[in-house]
Amino acid sequence: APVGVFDSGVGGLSVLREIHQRLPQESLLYLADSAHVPYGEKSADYIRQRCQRITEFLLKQGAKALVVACNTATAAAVNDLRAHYPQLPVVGMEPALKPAVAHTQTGVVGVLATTGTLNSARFAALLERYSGSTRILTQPCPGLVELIEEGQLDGPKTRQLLERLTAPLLAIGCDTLILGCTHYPFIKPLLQQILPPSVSLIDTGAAVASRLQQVLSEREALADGSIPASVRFWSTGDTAQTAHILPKLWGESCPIFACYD
Ligand code: DGN
Repeated sequence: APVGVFDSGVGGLSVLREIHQRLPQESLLYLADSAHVPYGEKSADYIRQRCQRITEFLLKQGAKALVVACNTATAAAVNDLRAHYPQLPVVGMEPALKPAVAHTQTGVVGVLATTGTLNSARFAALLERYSGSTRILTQPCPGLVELIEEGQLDGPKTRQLLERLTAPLLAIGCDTLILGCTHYPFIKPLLQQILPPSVSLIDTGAAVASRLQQVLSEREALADGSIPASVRFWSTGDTAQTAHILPKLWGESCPIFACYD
């Protein structure tokens, strides 16, 4: 059986990539909820409804586990999903505060994420847990997800936005920057050009892939490689638009099916 992975749009492909690398024998289903992107500024109730709808769809496709490849959706809905589907292993995202706090030399860490993630109770609890002697600065990034959805990974608009968002963090000595949204790993190369080499970028994709492996292994649900693995893509939005940017983000072009849920 496959693992179901979803995001509000194409950002979760950064997590799918890590899962595919770590667990190449697993079949994967990816759903981009592109008709409803971005989640970042939507209400938690709205996001919870979308997550349930998508989970139902992925279950119908035979998913044995679920990866919520979106920090915003995890913050709003992961508890709800776990309560609703107690049998289903659910792995969520979380901005990587712990490794960032361990890594900083200057004692100043920045978090780039959506407004929804930064305003959530889950994030408040993380902040409380890891602040200690580290200064953790949060920076919402309205507009950034939209640019990445358009495939503008290194254009002047994206560059200007990133320069504007990171300048205040650099000014106070931030040396460790957390990419707290699954869309942002795709602009890592651009960030590396903009930021001084002393700034480290931290994201959660690899840790989530490893957590998924652990969860599947505990349930003896890892694929044994006897069936060739496949990756299937769905979009609730404009499949032509998703098809257009998929090769850039996933590395190859693949068929994309329409999902009307
Ligand atoms: N990719 C989502 C996240 O990780 O928070 C956010 C995308 C969005 O809809 N704003």
